[in-house]
Amino acid sequence: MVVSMRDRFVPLTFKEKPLSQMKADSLAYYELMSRRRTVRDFSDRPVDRMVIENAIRTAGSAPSGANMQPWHFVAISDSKLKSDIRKAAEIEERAFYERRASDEWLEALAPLGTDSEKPFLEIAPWLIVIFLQKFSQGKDDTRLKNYYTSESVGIATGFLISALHNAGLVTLTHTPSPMKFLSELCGRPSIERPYLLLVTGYPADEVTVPAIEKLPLDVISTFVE
Ligand code: IYR
Repeated sequence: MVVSMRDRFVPLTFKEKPLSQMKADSLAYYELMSRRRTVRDFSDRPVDRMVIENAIRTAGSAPSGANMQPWHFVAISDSKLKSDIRKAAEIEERAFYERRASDEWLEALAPLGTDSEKPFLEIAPWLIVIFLQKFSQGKDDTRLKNYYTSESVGIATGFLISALHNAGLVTLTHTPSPMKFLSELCGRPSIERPYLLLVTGYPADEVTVPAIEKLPLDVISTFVE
């Protein structure tokens, strides 16, 4: 029988806010996050490693199934590895744009102006590759199953994107498909799979972004009161 360990609980650090403060803070956070835009043209300006470390710490604070924390973040500023990643990604992307993608998919992508050229993989100062661990290493070489891994890593990735935005950087969520080459290039074990590549840095000068809009509250939500 497995016994619950409620005796190992500690007090929650929680400071209640007055309602007026909650309203102001929730609006300010919305305004901050709604200014986030996915950017595809990066400057080569370097970004201090500590900013990336703090953002990854934030991602690592995300909730996860049974607190298994089924993630690993590989932060790359090394030019040779970035250039190897670009070469491998462009091979997959050319196959995608020339053969694999359906016309319907290409039509959906048209407003974003994407193509198989991925210069940002070399230009941006940091590539953060997020890996998802289906298993974690138990004692004596045993494997422990992780739970709700895609939900957990998705949440952690959301934390990471918001932390980098809050720090004053821009990101691009890039998913070359298939991404297996990232496991080999990053030297990660087979119990992990690449989940997403987050291109991170400063925007290029005079950068433009697609004129797209987010759906309004009454479309994306239903309140039952
Ligand atoms: N991986 C490709 C295609 C692509 C797919 C989706 I869905 C996007 O929102 C954007 C791009 C690429 O990176 O170009």
